[in-house]
Amino acid sequence: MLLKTKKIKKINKQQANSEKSEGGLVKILFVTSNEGKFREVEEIGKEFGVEVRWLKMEYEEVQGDDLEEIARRSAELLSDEIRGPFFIEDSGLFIDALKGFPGPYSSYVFKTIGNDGILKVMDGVSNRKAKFRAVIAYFDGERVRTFIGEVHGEIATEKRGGMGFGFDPIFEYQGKTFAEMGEEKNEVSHRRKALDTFFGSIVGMP
Ligand code: ITT
Repeated sequence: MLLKTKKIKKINKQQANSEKSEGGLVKILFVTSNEGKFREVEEIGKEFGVEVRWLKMEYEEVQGDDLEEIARRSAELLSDEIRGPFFIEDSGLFIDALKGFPGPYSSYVFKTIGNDGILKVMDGVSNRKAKFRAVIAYFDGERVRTFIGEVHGEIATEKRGGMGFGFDPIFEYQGKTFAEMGEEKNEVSHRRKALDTFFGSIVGMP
């Protein structure tokens, strides 16, 4: 059931808190090993007056074929180690012509065949539709809530652009790859959509 490498650090309550500071800034802990994700989330957090703190670690990720279930159960497991509010985010690239593959297996596929492998598999395929999906699982100290965002695009025919991370060079949105878009990606991405709802809910906006 558990695949990822796990190095669980005990952290203290103060680190893990999502309390409001004196200036009214909400602070919240984000657990991820992926710096690209953290930087994007940190930027979006600023717009909501949310200070996102990074707990950089790999955590136990439950295996399964449903991203929301994986994120929820992974956060529940992690809540045994982190005594206080935190969130994780699980994302995946779903390619229409491959019946949604790599989807929940995106991390493994990226580490093994990578962007070149995906381009090879997609060589000569005319339906290039794909989507990114992000699921945030937020443990509020008592229970886990999930927030979902999606963005639809296409698999490019070659890698383009030097920004971003992961599958960004091969994911095309309205003519540009995410790796060509730079900061613009943060306006339209799956992560942005999930975070709008999540941060909106923790800072008390509709
Ligand atoms: P954590 O689980 O530690 O947060 P991870 O990199 O393993 O980090 P995921 O399992 O959520 O994260 O990501 C699955 C894969 O999809 C991984 O290879 C990511 O690099 C890639 N990915 C996620 N979001 C992406 C994005 O916005 N742009 C490009 N690739 C992305």
